[in-house]
Amino acid sequence: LSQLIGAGMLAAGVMALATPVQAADYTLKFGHLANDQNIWNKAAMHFKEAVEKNSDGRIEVQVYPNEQLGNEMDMINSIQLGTADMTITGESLQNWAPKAAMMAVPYAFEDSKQLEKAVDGDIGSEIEAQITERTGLVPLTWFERGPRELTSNREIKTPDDLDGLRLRVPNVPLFVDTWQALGARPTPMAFSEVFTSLQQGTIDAQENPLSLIESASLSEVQKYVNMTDHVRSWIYVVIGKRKLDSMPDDLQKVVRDAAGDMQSYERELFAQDQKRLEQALKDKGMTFVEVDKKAFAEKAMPAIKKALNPEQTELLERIEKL
Ligand code: 2Q2
Repeated sequence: LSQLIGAGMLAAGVMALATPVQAADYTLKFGHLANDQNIWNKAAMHFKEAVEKNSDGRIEVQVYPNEQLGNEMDMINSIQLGTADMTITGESLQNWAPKAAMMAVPYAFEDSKQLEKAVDGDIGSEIEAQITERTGLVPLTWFERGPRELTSNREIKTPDDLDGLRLRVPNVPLFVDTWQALGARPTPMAFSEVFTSLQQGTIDAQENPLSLIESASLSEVQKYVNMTDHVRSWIYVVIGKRKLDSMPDDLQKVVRDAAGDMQSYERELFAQDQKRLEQALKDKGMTFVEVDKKAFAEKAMPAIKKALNPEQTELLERIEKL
């Protein structure tokens, strides 16, 4: 019997080899900074499945988590050069498109509803148009993020506690200005370098939504989650305009529809995650610290307003009225 099974398996193997492998007409290289357990990666894998199925294999999607294809800034450059095609990016785009800063102005959004009104309304359209015009990237869809919190190895309750704290921020000039005004020593750095830098002590702290704090295992190198809630933001999944335009209309539609599906899928995962994350981080030994949020907002606000240029200020005033 075992010989028969062996022969059958061998035959199946030969047949599999003999079946010609149809190479895809288009390959989308999709790199991002989160790890494979993070909901962004689960959403990206969901997108991959939908695109490959609905294009009958004419499009292949290769997903690279963990900055394997390059850090966030590199990814933007690579997509512009055509050596990569898709990524997940947000306020870092302000380095090209100033309006993208509005995605993450500290203390700008009070809740998810106000944020959704901004992204799905005229404000979002204007931001997306400027991103495409200045960077050649097309936002396909967006994900809401949890509020950004400050992690550290000493408790931070008031801005005075920040004195001299060496804090990693992403490559976002507005975040540098904000944390400098608050009294910390912010330094921009790629996400993939954060864990090692905290471990080696070249930085003391970092700030991110709980989701990335968990998936990057920052609980191993940080003791406190100081609940600053200082930024509510969204993030875009983008694709290179030239790549998208190079595809026939039916395949562009496959990509856009799959992006819509990915958004609904990610939204469910996000809601589940938000319920789970605080306890999960406590279970990993992190202590959550109540923060005098008002003191933070009041101290940061003048610097934030000063950092905004006239077109950004105009958008912020419209956000405040939503
Ligand atoms: O801290 C980070 O690196 C991430 O949360 C994001 O990359 C950050 O929000 C921005 O760089 C998004 O453009």
